[in-house]
Amino acid sequence: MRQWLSVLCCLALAAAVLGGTSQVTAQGGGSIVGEVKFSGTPPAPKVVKVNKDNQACGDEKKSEELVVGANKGIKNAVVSVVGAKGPAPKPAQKPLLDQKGCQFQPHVLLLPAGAEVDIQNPDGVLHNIHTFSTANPSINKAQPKFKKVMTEKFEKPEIIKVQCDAHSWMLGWVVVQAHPHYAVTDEGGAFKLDNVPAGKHKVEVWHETLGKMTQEVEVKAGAPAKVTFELAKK
Ligand SMILES: [Cu+2]
Repeated sequence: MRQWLSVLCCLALAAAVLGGTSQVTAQGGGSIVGEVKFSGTPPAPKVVKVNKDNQACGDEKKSEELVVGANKGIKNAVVSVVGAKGPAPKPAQKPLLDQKGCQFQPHVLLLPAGAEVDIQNPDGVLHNIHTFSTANPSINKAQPKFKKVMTEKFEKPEIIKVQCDAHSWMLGWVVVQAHPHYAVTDEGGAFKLDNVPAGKHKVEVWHETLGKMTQEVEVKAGAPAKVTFELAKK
């Protein structure tokens, strides 16, 4: 009898725990899905002539400062929930900023505050990491061809421009996250923010040449809230 009671008690406890968990998930949040689009006629993509280290870098580079897809979707825009709380999740793998072919990949790297990033030079030529920060210490370090990997850490949330002083066309961005709710748009300008708490939020988009824009979005538990941003040239 006592054994049965203890089994029943455990089952009741498990049910309470499971019930509680699903309730939290259902009530806790929804997602924000959407697109960032170019308003008007997109300019022709810029091409930059390579004037040194052609063997490693090629003869020309497509500028990534504004990449607009066939449906006017803007790649590499950063969408975030303004003032959201909680630490950004630890990445499953150590984040990597690659310079393969004398180009920063990814062009826009999201990085949780306090996370380390490996900066890789597989090119066999001299690169130079130069960051333009205000919240974090600026970095200005040569990365000779024999130094394949340098590790850096960014502690404070900030949008940081990264360039290579050895190759004038090399430009990238490190976006150090203040909280979990950040996303970078894909080739089609699409993004998704998961597990956003239910309620009204201000959602911000940032693009390196088109600037910032915000919209109010209401998130309901368990449902995707849709939002479209249209950015124009200033
Ligand atoms: Cu370089």
